[in-house]
Amino acid sequence: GMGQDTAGPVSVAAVNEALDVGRVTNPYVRAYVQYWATITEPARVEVVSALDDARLVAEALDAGELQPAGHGLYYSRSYSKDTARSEERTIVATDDETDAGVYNNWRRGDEMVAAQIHRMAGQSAGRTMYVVPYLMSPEGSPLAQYAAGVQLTDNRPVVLHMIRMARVGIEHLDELPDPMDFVKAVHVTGDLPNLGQGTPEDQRYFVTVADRRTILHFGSSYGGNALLGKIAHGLRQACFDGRASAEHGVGGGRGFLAEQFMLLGITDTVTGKRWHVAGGFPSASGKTNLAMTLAPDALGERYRVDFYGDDIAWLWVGDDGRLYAMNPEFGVFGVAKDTNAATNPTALEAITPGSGAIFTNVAYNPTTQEVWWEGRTPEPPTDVTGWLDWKGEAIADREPGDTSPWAHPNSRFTTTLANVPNVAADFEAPAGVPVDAIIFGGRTRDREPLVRAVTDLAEGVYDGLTLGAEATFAADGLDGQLRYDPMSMRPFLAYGEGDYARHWLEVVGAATEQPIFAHVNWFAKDPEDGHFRWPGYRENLRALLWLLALKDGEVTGHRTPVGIVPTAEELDLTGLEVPEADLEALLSIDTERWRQEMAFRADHLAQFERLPEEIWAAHRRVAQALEDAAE
Ligand code: GTP
Ligand code: SPV
Ligand code: MN
Repeated sequence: GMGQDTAGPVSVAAVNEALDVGRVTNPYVRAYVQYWATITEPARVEVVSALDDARLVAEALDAGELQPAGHGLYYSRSYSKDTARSEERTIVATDDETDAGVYNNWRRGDEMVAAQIHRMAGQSAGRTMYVVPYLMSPEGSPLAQYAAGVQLTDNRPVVLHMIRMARVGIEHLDELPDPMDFVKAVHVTGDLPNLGQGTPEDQRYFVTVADRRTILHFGSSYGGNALLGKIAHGLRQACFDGRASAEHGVGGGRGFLAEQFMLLGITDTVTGKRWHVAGGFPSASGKTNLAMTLAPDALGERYRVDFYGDDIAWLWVGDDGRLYAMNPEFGVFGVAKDTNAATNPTALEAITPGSGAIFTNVAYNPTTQEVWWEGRTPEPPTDVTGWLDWKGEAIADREPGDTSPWAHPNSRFTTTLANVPNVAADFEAPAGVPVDAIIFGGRTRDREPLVRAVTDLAEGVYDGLTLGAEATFAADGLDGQLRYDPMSMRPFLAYGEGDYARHWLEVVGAATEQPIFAHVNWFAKDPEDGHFRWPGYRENLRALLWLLALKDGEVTGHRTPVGIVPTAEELDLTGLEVPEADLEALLSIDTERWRQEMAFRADHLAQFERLPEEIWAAHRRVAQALEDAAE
């Protein structure tokens, strides 16, 4: 499989011919493809566009890289040690040592480029190098200058994912302001069974050489490790560019922010009011679910939620002085686990027959062409005949008592935005949408109430920087550990946290109308029996409606040392039963628990160089308010 054969390395003339056929005229793109072809030595080169999807799907089915999962639906399985992002193998490199932060694994550019050339040399032998020109923004966006890239990959399923996740085709690069303004994104899969994943001899490295706008990823074909437009460009490179772009007058001279944020619109069909909410939750913590949420039945007549994005937003101050946001992606790479008709009917509709969706690492039945994952239905299929788990092993052959999951906990579905039934009518509008609220959240079993609003910019940024949550399966080997994840950007930061905080204060501070901030938590648990205190999912809209009412001065909430919390009367609970004890816990603050937390926060923040004094002042204000409350 995998298109390997014995053909020797492609010639310069053959690469030129492929570039001609692919109508690549930009001399810098041509030189870049030639250069990397001489290093990785593929047998052939092919330029792709979204129009090639059907042919590439057919080839992938023929080659066994994809399997049919019903009409216009596909199944793929990744190598069993290649199922999530690998954070410790991920590096941001530059020439400037002051870019080193606590979390970005900074290294010198020269060192990492040399190391990656060494690793990638000859590694595409016998394979096709696909040239994938892409745009990480709607066409015509004010940030389009930072959105163009050309991914080289020797992996056809990666191309098929890229076509769903980004706008792919050379036409998207036709109007580069400067022909050199594209991100060079090189992906080489490597010999996956022989890379020593997770051992001291691990050969994988995922490097963004941010000040050269060059991404060099070696040793994976999965998700954020391999779809370079998405995470490496859309988050890490854009994080770096967002700060650097200030010098070029972007965002009124403040630059832009690139964040792991969902983005949604809420319309009150009675008053006609419309708001937009952006928010960061760590990986596998509910961004996709929230952006796809339907209003709960009791409120569904009145409120509509529009989907803009579920994983990345770029934010900037527009010419009118307002804060805007847009989703640079073209698709959704969503967590499969627990996606079902009750939790996320929208997602199910986005992956129905004919959608072109690709399922990765879920359970698969080649006979019936069905897929299944934990939480898809309350129980797995009772007739296990034909069913294979995510590793391809027959369920029927399992030892009695084997309770390991059928699907990998980080298994995913890939589908385009246009397939999402609640996608906003203007989701491709280049102007983006004005941002009314910025929320942070994560999995926190105690301490965090359902929602607490923060009306001060520095306190909002402080809240984002001190986002602490339980780690998930989206990164290798971390599930359940408590860790700080600033703004949900810990795995994606491109430079130091102190400078990043400063950049946030400058960008958002320049907006004429300040967004309201809030911290939300859908994951509070009763310590006695472990049940979730809040039903979550569609009901989460109730917390957002309260927040927007607070911003608009319609409710006042209850002031606590850590923000404004709804009163039980203000939270619209029409048609919902929440036990009294749960509701009380959800809407109150445990002062003692918070006082403990403040000491951890002080240590966390103290790691960051050049943390703005405004952030420390915010920390001290919250700490003092907690001390006053304890007296
Ligand atoms: P990435 O794509 O990894 O960045 O994740 P994400 O933040 O988009 O996560 P997603 O929305 O896909 O949610 C991941 C998991 O959280 C799924 O298993 C969901 O079922 C679960 N989840 C989402 N929202 C809620 C909620 O409100 N309550 C509870 N209990 N679980 C939720
Ligand atoms: C995440 O891990 O936060 C994701 C999936 O959104 S991946 O593309 O693998 O990064
Ligand atoms: Mn994510």
